[in-house]
Formats: sequence, structure tokens, C-alpha cells
Amino acid sequence: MANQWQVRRLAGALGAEITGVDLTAATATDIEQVKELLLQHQVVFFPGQSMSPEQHVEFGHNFGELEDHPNLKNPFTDHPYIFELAATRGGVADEWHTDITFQEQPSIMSILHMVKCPEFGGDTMWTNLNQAFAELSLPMQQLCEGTTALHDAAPHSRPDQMAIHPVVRVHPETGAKALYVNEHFTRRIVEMNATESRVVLDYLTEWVKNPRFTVRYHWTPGTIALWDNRCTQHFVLNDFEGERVIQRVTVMGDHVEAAAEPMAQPWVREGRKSATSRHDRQMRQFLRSRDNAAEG
Ligand SMILES: O=C(O)CCC(=O)C(=O)O
Repeated sequence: MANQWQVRRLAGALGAEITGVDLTAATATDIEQVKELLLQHQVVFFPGQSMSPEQHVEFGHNFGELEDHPNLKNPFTDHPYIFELAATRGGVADEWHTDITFQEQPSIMSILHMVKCPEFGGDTMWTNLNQAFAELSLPMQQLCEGTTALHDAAPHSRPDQMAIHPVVRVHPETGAKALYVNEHFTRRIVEMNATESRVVLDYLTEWVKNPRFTVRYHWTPGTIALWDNRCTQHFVLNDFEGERVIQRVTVMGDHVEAAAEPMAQPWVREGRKSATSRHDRQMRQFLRSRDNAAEG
């Protein structure tokens, strides 16, 4: 590395802390280096940056198209492209997730500015979804590669916002396969019946939490973190008193590439409707609207 950056790896699975750089003065070469470090470590932290919202957004533009949060409103800051969470307004993301997977083209990466945080508690964890996939048994890998899953925005009271993505995706830059289901937004394995889907999804969304796949970061105010949504999930520890405020810019436009074709058609319940048909209603509605849209 030609410059004076210090890179400290934080865990076996993923994560690095980087010092010796001022991101508000980043050159094109610096940005390329940040991108390389992100591919290598999946989540990177730059403490002591303290960007203004304008600087944060400007920095974000180096990585692609930005988008405001589609559903959630900011508590304090009124800035296009900044998404803000404050603990006093219920803004603690304490369920494992990848950002915005209920959209057809979800987020490529997110850039978080830790504005205010408690002295202790409120750490965030990330998990490496490439490793989570690689360490599944071969039969389980094959099952996952041959299936797709329905995601929705029910946590934002918008279950009508849905997308289907492969359960295993291929990273467009590294080529690595990632397990792409999360407990916050993923509802149903499309090719399985509701009971099977529940069991498999419960298993996979627990599996990704294996501590060996994770890194846990303790924040200081002014830290900038970047994470790759194509191969990670994250989770905030809700174990603190007082205020914690984050601002995020979100780089959009991800094209989710499947590792393989689905091994079966979407599951359709045979026979007459019954009390249990309700478990299939949401998926049926989504498939119908998708088919109608395809027919024009
Ligand atoms: O507050 C954090 O540390 C992470 C926030 C989060 O989960 C998100 O921006 O999606």
C-alpha cells in the first residue's frame, strides 16, 4: 500500500479497521483502495471521520446511485439520501438483515456515520454470508442453490412490497456464493410448501448467526463504516441506555445473480382451499402479479 493507511483485521471471518486517512479528502485512488479493502474484508470501519451530511452524501456518490429509505422517515435530519435511525424513536435494528432485500434491485452497499453512541453497548455485528454458505453440508448447499425465496417489507408495515431472490447468489466481483436469506425480510421458500419452508428458513437464518462467521464492532462517534450487502448481514445489540443516532447513505442498483436455476416450479397447493391455504396467500398473490406484469 503506497500511502500511510493502517489496516487492522478484526476477526477471522470479516471486518477491518482502517486509520491514517481522511475520507473527506479522498482522491480517486483512495476510493479505489476503499473498494478493494471492502471486497477483501466485507465491512470496513474508519474511526474519527465526523462527516457533515453533505460530505457523507458526496462520499457515497463515489460508489454508485444513492436512494433515500423507501419506507422509513428520519427523526431529525431532513436530507435527501440520508437515512437516520435514533434509539429514542425505536431506531435499533436488532434483527439480522441485509438492507432492503424486499426490492427487486436491493442495496449494493451501505455507508454508515455513527453520529452519537453510548459509551458502552450498542455494538453492531456483521456475518459473512460466503462463509455461511461454504460451511453448509453438500446436500444443504444443493437444496439452497436450487431454490428461491420471497422477501417483503412487513417490518415496515408494507408486506405488499415484495421481491423473489435466489437463496444462493453469486457476488458479481468476487464470484463467491452467498446465502441470501435473512430473518427480517425473508418470508418463504418459493419451491417448498409452507411447513418445509418454515423449517428450512428457521435453520438457515439461525445458521448465519454462528459466532465464527461474525465480527462485532464497538463504536466511537464519528466512525464511518461501509459494508457490502451482497455478502453480509448485520444486527445491532439492543443493550444500552441513552441515545444512539446513526445516519446512513445507501448505494442502490444491485442485480442479484443466482448460483443456479430453481430445481422446481413455485409450490402450489393441490386440491380445494382449506384453513391452511392462508399460508400460501401472499406467495400466490406475488406470483400472480408478477405473471400479469410479464404478460403486459
Ligand atoms: O445502527 C447500526 O449500527 C446499523 C443500522 C442498520 O441496521 C442499518 O442501517 O440497516
